[in-house]
Amino acid sequence: MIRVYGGIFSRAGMVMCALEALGVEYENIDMAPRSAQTSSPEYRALNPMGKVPTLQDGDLTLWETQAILFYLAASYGDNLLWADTPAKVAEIQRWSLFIGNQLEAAALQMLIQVKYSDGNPDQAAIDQASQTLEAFLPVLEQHLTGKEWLAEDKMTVADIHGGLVLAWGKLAGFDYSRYPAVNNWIKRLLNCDAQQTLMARTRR
Ligand SMILES: N[C@@H](CCC(=O)N[C@@H](CS)C(=O)NCC(=O)O)C(=O)O
Repeated sequence: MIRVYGGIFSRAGMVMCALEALGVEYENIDMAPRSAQTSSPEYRALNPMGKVPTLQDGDLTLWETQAILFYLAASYGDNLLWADTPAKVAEIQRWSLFIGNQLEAAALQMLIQVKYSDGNPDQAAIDQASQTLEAFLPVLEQHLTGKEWLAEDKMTVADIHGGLVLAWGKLAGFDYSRYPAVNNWIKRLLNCDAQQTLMARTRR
């Protein structure tokens, strides 16, 4: 049985969204980031950073969200969230890594400052994050114009990772109206069956 460590609203949610889309059964070990559980020696033996998510699949223990997503998509679902040639796989990885490297830290910083700063947001940090998003979102907007998904004309793990990363900006109130293709793509991902099934679990 596959095990996913971390809660639905952390990056572990990206992993669980992929598993839902793939129709693969898993067990979720819900643990909050920076908690006694993630600091325990037992957990650090699985993930030396003490962060979530961590995946266990048989003898394999894996951390780093994108590595986990790439592994799952390559291993399960007959390429449902993946592709069948090196060039097509590289296209999926390219967009996932672009969002991870250029946009993820800024989207997270905005969310942290707006939602988790106990009413004392660092305006300079918000401005810096906003500048970074504005610098790189046009690349994504151009790519997504006339397209529903990032690669392969279907939802892949790049959309699951990227859409959920940029949804942090939405939660923080970032105005995506100047990026309508990006905005619609984030909504498409949030409304996809796998994400809806996952969110329904929190309401049970
Ligand atoms: N690059 C890592 C980042 C992991 C990460 O920062 N996870 C957050 C939760 S979404 C966490 O555990 N934070 C606690 C900490 O930074 O100590 C990944 O994608 O897996």
